[in-house]
Amino acid sequence: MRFASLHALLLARGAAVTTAASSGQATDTLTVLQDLQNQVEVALDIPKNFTESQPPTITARGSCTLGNVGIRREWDDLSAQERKEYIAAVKCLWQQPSVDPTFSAARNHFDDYVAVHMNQTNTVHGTANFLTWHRYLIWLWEQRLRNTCGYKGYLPYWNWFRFQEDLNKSPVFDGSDTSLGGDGEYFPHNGSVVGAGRIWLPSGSGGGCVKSGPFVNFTINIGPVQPAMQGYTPVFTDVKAYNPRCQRRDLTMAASTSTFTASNLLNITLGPASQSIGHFQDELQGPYGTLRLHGAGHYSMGGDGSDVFTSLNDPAFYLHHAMIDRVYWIWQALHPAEANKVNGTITFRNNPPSRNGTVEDYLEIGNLGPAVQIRDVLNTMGGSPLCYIYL
Ligand SMILES: *[C@@H]1O[C@H](CO)[C@@H](O)[C@H](O)[C@H]1NC(C)=O
Ligand SMILES: *[C@@H]1O[C@H](CO)[C@@H](O)[C@H](O)[C@H]1NC(C)=O
Ligand SMILES: *[C@@H]1O[C@H](CO)[C@@H](O)[C@H](O)[C@H]1NC(C)=O
Ligand SMILES: *[C@@H]1O[C@H](CO)[C@@H](O)[C@H](O)[C@H]1NC(C)=O
Ligand SMILES: *[C@@H]1O[C@H](CO)[C@@H](O)[C@H](O)[C@H]1NC(C)=O
Ligand SMILES: *[C@@H]1O[C@H](CO)[C@@H](O)[C@H](O)[C@H]1NC(C)=O
Ligand SMILES: *[C@@H]1O[C@H](CO)[C@@H](O)[C@H](O)[C@H]1NC(C)=O
Ligand SMILES: [Cu+2]
Repeated sequence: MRFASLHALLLARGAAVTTAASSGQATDTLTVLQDLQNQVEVALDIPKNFTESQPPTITARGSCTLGNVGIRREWDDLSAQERKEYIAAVKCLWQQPSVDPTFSAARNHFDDYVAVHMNQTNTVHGTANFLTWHRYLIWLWEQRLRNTCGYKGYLPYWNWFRFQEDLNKSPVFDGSDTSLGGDGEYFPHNGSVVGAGRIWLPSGSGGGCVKSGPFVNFTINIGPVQPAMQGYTPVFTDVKAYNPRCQRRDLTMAASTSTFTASNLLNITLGPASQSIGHFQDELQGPYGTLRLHGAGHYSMGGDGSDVFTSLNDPAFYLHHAMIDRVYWIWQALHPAEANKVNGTITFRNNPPSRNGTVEDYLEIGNLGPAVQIRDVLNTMGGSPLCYIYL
């Protein structure tokens, strides 16, 4: 009952927002997102006054409760000190040894994530396991930051809808020492080609080495394999091909403003594309030849972040995929009858043709962690292993 009436209410509200003029789009989209968050908190019985420092009386949900749940917060809402703690923990990964000698281009633990993702690209995108595999990968990253690098917080997310009109002003990308670095040096190039070659995005003002922020002079070692940014030559296709270089970025507002719309957000959360896991995941990733929310995050970063194989070379990858995971979490909470299903096969857009995926399938993640079954990561409060929410 509750879900049905909320649904109708929000569809009505969403329709109004969708027909609003495009000026003020960002503000309207933030309102839509906040509405969605409010509905999720009702659906999950998260009290309105819930904060990390004063958890409410424990609501039993097995071993994961509101008393011990991890809270993933928006980067912009973290204090400067909290952002610096996250950044310090990420830097620490460069000091940790690689855990997989077979991926010989990986020289440290930061690289390991890039290598495992690159190795499995064709079996974790456009597949039944896309959402859960990436959910598990970023959870392992978060755990590593906490358990090895002394980080006390949880993985923050990049709210795509804030500062989308000028990413240089986003606390994620403003180039300050509390950001994940700013734009790249100017590198003349002819934009990026995305959407299976059908969409051209004009260049931003960067494209070269990231020139400001905490990761200047940090070396990345793997790829590029298939960057969408033109003029960035992809030569390495092997996880053993060592290619030390700077990380590149081209903040691309043509990607963010065209795609981070209320219409796209509403379609997958409450609209036609929210009706099943198949519709949801396909529209989130973008039907063949289109640009949607998942791709827009990558192409907004440009440079290394625009490479489907090795986009993890941009440290903002993890904040982008936390936002993807948050939208998945929102959709799951609002569609409980569909929330535990998977859809699709085990190869990229079923090419080559393969069997359907199932919730019994294992998420293989190399040496980053144990393989777990999809059904074990469908619930972010399942407790084994996941225990987190988004606020
Ligand atoms: C939160 O609100 C509930 C009532 O809704 C109240 O019982 C509880 O004490 C409040 N908790 C805090 C930390 O304010
Ligand atoms: C830029 O790239 C687009 C897409 O590949 C192409 O259509 C266009 O002709 C290119 N422009 C120049 C000046 O090379
Ligand atoms: C980066 O390295 C260059 C060349 O070694 C050096 O001139 C520059 O000061 C370094 N920048 C930072 C922020 O460490
Ligand atoms: C919403 O998603 C459906 C697929 O489920 C798609 O056919 C439709 O074009 C989308 N609507 C908009 C406005 O993008
Ligand atoms: C996946 O979802 C699509 C609709 O998006 C549906 O046509 C198809 O039958 C589903 N496949 C499986 C295996 O559930
Ligand atoms: C996958 O699921 C679809 C939709 O339910 C079905 O039509 C198709 O036969 C299945 N494929 C295989 C290989 O079982
Ligand atoms: C690399 O990918 C192959 C093919 O998917 C897989 O068999 C292998 O286990 C992967 N290696 C690691 C270390 O993840
Ligand atoms: Cu990926």
